[in-house]
Amino acid sequence: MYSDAFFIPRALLLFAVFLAAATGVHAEDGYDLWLRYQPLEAEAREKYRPQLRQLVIPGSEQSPTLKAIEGELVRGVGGLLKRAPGVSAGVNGDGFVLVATPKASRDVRAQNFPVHKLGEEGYLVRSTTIRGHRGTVVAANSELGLLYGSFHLLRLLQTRSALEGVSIESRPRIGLRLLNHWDNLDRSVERGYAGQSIWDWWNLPDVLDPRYTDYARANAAIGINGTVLNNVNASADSLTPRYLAKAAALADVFRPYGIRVYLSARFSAPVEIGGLDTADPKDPDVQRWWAHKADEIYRLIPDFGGFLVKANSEGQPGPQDYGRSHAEGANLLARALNPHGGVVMWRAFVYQQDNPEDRAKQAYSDFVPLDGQFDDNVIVQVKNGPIDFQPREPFHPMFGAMPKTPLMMEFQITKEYLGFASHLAYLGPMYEEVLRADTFAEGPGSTVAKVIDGSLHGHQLTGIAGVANIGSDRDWTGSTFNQANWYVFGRMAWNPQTGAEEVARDWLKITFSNNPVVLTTGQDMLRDSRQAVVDYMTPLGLAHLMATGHHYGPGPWVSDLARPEWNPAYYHRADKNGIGFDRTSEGSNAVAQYADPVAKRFASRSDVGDDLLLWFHHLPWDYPMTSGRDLWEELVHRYDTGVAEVREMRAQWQSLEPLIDAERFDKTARLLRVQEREAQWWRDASIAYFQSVSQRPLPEGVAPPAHSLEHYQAVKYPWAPGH
Ligand code: BDP
Repeated sequence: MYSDAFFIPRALLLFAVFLAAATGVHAEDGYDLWLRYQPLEAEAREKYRPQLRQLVIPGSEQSPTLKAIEGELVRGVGGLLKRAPGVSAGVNGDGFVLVATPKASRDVRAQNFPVHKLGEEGYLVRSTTIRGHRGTVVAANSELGLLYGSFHLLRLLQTRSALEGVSIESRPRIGLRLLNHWDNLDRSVERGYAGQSIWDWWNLPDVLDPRYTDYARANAAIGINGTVLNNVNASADSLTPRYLAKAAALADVFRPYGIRVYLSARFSAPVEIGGLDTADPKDPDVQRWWAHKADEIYRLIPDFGGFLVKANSEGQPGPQDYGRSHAEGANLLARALNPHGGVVMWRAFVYQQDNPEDRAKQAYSDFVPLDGQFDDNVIVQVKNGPIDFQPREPFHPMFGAMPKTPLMMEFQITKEYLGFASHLAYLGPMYEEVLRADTFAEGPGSTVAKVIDGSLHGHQLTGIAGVANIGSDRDWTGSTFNQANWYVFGRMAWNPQTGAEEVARDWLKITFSNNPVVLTTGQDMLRDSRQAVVDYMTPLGLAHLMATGHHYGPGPWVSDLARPEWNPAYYHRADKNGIGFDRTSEGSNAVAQYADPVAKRFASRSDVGDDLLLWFHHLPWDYPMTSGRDLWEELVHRYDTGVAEVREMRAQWQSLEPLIDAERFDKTARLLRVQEREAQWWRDASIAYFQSVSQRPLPEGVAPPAHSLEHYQAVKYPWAPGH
C-alpha cells in the first residue's frame, strides 16, 4: 500500500537519480578503481577528441578478448572524453585507433612494427599514418597483448599524456603475475580487512556476480595474469568436484582477460578427500591420485595455472610428515601437473617449533640445500623478508642463494602488520626497496628484481605474487588509498624496475584528479606514509612487536606464548642493558646467509644503517647514533616522528577538502583520525614498555605516555577482523 510518506521520498529519489544522470554527477564510492572513466577537463577532452574518433578492431565479433577490448575502449574513451568513438571495420579517416595483431590486419602488417620483440604478452602503442590518415595503432602478437596495450592507451588519457607522436613498447619482465587470495570457503578472508571474500562460493557456479568481471578488468588493466582463489591454509574441499566446478565458472569469466585460475592445494588431500591412508610422495597410490586429480581439473579448466602449496609450516601438512623433503613434496605435485603445463608454487615460508635456530634463518637452512632438486615446473615462492611481512625487513637471504631454482616473490598487499585497512600506508616504497636491494649473488648489480625476473640466473619460469587486500567492500580494499597498493603491485609485477613515485603519481591522477595541488600533496602523503608506520610501530629495525593472534596494535611485552618465536620479546630482546637481535657471528649469525659484501655491511654496526640496526645488532641503550642522540633517545624520537608524520598527513589531507569528492574525502579523513589515534597508542604503549625495561628517563621535552603500561597491556581486541 502506498502512503504519502513513502511516495514523496521515492519521487525525490528518482528525480535525484535522473538529475545525476543528466548532469553526469557520479557517486564516488571507490568502486571503479582505476577504471574510473570520469570526464577529463574540457581542455584535455578537446585535445584528444580529434585523435580518438574511430575504433577499428578486426575480428571483435568472434573473440571474447577482442570484444572485451572494444567494450573497454568504448566505455573508457566515451567516459573520459564524453564522446564515444565510432566503431568501424577499417581505417577511413584521421583519428583512428586500430587494435590488431599483424596477423589479423594488413594495415598493421604493412607497418613492419618490431613485434618480434614483444613476446606473447607485450604490445606497442604507436602514432602512425595509414593510407594518408593519422591515428594510433595498438599492436601485439596476441589478443592478450592487445588487451594490455589498450589499457595502456586508456592510461595515457587518464594521465593526460600526449597521444601525438606516441611510441611505446612494453612487455612484462615477469611471467606469473599473481594475486593470492587468502579466502576461505565460508567466505571469511584470512588477514582480510575489506569485508568478506568476493567469491560467493555458496552460489557459484550458478550465480555469477558482475563483480567477477570487474575484478578481471581491474587486474588486466595492471597486467595481473593469474589468481590463486583460496587460502594457503587450504581446505582439501577446494579440490572436490563440487568446488572445482565453482572455480571453473570463475575461470570462464576471467579467461577473456587473460587471468588464469590457480588453487592452493592441501598436501594431505589424498587422505582427506581421496580415501588413502597416506599422502607420502613416494607412495604410488598418492602419485596416481594427484595425477588423476590434475586430469580432472584440466578437463574443467583447460588453462588451469597450477597449485600453490604451504607445507610443513604453521601446522600445515607436508612431505616432512613422511620424512621427505620439500623438493620431493613439490615434485610430486609438479609431475601430476606437468603433462598439462601447470606449475607448482611451493612456499618457502617455513619455521619449525622444535627448531631452536633463529627463525630468520630457518627457510634458508631448509631450502638452499635443495637447490637443483626441484622439477622444472616448480617455482619456490619466497616472502620479501626472512620473518613475515613486517613493516620493514631486510630482503630474504634466499634471493640469489639458489641459482638453480626459480624463485618468485611474495609480497603482502593486505596490511596485516601495517595497520589493517584503516591506516594509510602506500607500499610502493617498500616493494621498491626490496626489488632494488642488491644481493651481490653474482657481484654488484644482482638485485632482487633480477633474481625474480630470471635474468640473474637464466630462468624462464618467473613469478611474483601479492597477497590480496580485496574483499566485498564497495571500494574493494577497505579504503581508497589501499587501492594504490593493489595498483602498484600490478605495475611493479609487470616491470619490477618501475618507480614507486611514478606509480603514485599515475594513481593519484587516475583516482582523484589532475589538479597540481592534489598531486603534490598526495604524492607527499604516499611517499612518507610507510616510513611513518615503521616509525610508530617498529622503528630502527625492530620487528614483530604486535599483539597476539589478530596482530593489531602494540604488544612488545608479550613473552608467554607457547612457541618462542611467536613472542615479540623473542625479537626485540630488550633488557636493562640494551635492545636488538644479534644476528652477527657473535649471535645467530644470520648475516652469513647473505653474500659477502652484504653480510659484511649487515654485520657492521656503523654500515648497516639505522633502518635495520636492531634487526642485526643487540646494542646498549647508550649506543651513540649518527644523529647525536643515544639509542634510547633515538628510539623515543622515532616513535614521536611517526606520530608527527601521521598528524602531518592528516593536515595535508584536510587541505585537499575542496578538491576531492565528499564521499571519498570523508572516509579517508575519518580513517586518518583513527590512524593518528592509533599511532599515538603504539607510541605510548611502546615507550611505556621499553622504558619499564630500560629504566631510563624520558629525554627532555618528551611527553610521557598518556597511561600506565598496565593500561596498554590490558587493551583487548577480541573481534578484530581477519583472524
Ligand atoms: C602470517 C599470517 C598467517 C598466514 C601466514 C602465511 O599471520 O595468517 O597464514 O603468514 O603466510 O603472516 O602462511
